[in-house]
Amino acid sequence: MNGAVHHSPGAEAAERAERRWAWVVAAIIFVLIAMMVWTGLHWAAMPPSRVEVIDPRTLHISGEFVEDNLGTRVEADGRVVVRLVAQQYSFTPQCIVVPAGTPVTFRGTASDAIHGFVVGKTNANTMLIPGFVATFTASFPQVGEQLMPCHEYCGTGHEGMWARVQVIDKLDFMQQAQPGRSMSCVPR
Ligand SMILES: [Cu+2]
Repeated sequence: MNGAVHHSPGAEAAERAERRWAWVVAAIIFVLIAMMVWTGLHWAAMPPSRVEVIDPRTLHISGEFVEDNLGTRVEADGRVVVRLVAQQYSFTPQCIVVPAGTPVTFRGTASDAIHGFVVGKTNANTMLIPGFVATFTASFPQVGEQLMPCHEYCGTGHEGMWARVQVIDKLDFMQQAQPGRSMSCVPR
């Protein structure tokens, strides 16, 4: 401390405290930056989990997403699976039927541009990207019809692109379901 300048003891204590807190803040910022760099590098070095790729040019010709497979079916292991394809400017199928109160696995992809969908106000929500299969599992407790709009801007017809999801009683669904056959509904 320069002898020519007289600080009161209180001012010196305040300055020490400010310096201490400045170091604390600097340490917090350093830790946050270090975490960002570490997670960025770590994730860049790891393959993302559960990535399934598919050739959008041959979707309609062979494989899981041919027309006969689209819709809802009960798999041999009892899982309920919905398969759908998005294209400008519709979903196939246009009306999806699912049983209430049952885990339903969605498997979807897009054939031309990036699309997406959300089912009503539920958290069933995904993007559909050409070349990739999007999958998630959701349950719909309420019987009823939900709108399923495309929620990724996909071109001039985007706002007219939506499907319907009919959530029906589980027993009714199981009675209609036939092994190895996909079903869909007729929009009302
Ligand atoms: Cu779309």
